Amino acid sequence: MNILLIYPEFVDTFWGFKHALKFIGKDATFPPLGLLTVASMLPDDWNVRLCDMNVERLRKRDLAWADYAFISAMTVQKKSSKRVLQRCLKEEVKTVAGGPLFTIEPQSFPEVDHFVLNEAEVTLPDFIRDVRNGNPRREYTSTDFPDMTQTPIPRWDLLNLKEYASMCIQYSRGCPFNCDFCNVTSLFGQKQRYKSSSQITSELQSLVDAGWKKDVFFVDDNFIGNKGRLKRELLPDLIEWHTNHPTTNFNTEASMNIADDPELMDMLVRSGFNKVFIGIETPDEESLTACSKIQNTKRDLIEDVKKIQRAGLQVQGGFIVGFDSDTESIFQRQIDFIQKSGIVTAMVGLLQAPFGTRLYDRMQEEGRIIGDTTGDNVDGSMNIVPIMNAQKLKNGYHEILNKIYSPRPYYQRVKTFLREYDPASFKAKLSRQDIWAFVKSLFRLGIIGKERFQYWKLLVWTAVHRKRSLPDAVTLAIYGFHFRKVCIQNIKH
Ligand code: B12
Ligand code: SF4
Repeated sequence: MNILLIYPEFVDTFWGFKHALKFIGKDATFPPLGLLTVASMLPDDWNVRLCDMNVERLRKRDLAWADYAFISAMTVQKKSSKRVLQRCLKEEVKTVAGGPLFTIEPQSFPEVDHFVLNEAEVTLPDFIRDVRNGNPRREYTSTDFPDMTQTPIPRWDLLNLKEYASMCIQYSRGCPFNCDFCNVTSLFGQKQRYKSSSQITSELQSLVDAGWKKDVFFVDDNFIGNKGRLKRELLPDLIEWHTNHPTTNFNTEASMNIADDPELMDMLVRSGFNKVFIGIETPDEESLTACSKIQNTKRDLIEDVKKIQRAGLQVQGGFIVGFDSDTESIFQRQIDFIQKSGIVTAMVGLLQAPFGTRLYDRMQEEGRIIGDTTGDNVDGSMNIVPIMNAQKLKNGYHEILNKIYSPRPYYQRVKTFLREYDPASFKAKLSRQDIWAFVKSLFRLGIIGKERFQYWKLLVWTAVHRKRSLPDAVTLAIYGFHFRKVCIQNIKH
């Protein structure tokens, strides 16, 4: 049996980092971890190939080779998934679809031959059995959340590692919180499940064996969902692992209560973590309560961010405008918050109600759903009728993006961040890739870029005041170039 795993193309988005990847000569930020994991669950006598369309073209001869095309996607890949499915139909290749997009809205894909939904650990074995017996069903689903100790090591051998900026690894699934706009709890549950510490160190070792020595993203929904377990089990092993592999740094996603635990932050930094994404959403208490983001209420959020930065972790933040209780003052409050906190990578989106969330159900009851989400948080689209006048909301939203990503405020924010941040993982020895990115930035940002004055000012300031952060300053200058392209130039007005 020949299986072609296909990962459809992403549009040009905030997290795609397409315009920053050019500086390091890479095609994609992350590999498709879901498909690589599924590949490890397929029978040994099945032949498997991967086509990640973010790094290569899907060729006719690949489709001709395949008995089944296995497609994985999230909502933001909906249009490209549709195109892939059309090609498979044309080439008469049977399709098997799984992953978040298809699990949430299978009804949107009548052209799919087989749905293997939810987590493959529970649904794939039945599909494989039925294929072997020659009678696979159209749909396989489950309400069970599998034990992750059974999840195999992803098949890194299917990748050309050189095409990617970072690798991914997953320790847990699920999140103890339940924010009403988020798909995580409906997909993966509120009770977290974990791999064992030895599974994680074996996975990391398998990456090293495959030739990977650079950054690794822990793609957990909330890495610190169970702090006690993390401190007791995984982090002591990761600290030891990082001592032996100092070139690998980690980043992850966590909730704001990370700031309450200096011991945890210290252990994370000693394990090699240097960045953490946190859904901050809004400085407005009423909106936080209304969307059930209770973990962010009754706190000094700016001070929390600073505590995390001082501990040695760069904070990346998600922000939302368009909550029911937002008034026109929210735009300036968000700008002030982002600037003061020194969150350089600030993803600001208009509130969207993804299918399958509590927010979607509420909006539908209130008759306020006006379409599907695009899955891209920063394209300025909305699928709900907001309480605030829609045009005012869009104007205010664009104002935020303009204010936080224009060169002057952006570079100011980088400085605000670097003042607090003390990098534990100082790169004494830069890689050839780092040097090349720096040289390219000198030309693209320092000579022909609109931001050239700000760029040089930042480099000089960092060289004088924060020498150890020079690599971070250059990286953030490059990120800024990408964010400006995506958030200001590409946006539909
Ligand atoms: C890593 C990640 C990303 C990476 C993607 C990297 C990449 N190349 O894939 C980045 C950072 C780019 C990203 C971005 C976004 N993401 Co994201 N992301 C994740 C995250 C945290 C982990 C995904 C992962 O690798 N999981 C590990 C693998 C092993 O799990 P998996 O992919 O689900 O695969 C399992 C099953 O689904 C199934 N399966 C998967 N595919 C297939 C295929 C077949 C054929 C079969 C049989 C089975 C199968 O089997 C696997 C094993 O059980 C998930 C949350 C999560 N827990 O999954 C969110 C998640 C996928 N992201 C989500 C969202 C909303 C986004 C953003 C819109 C966020 C934002 N606010 O901007 C953006 C959109 C894209 C963009 N703007 O660029 C949503 C998707 C919801 C949806 N309906 O699509 C999720 C579920 C989180 C959430 N909040 O609900 N994301
Ligand atoms: S804390 Fe994050 S992952 Fe958890 S429910 Fe809220 S938005 Fe989703």
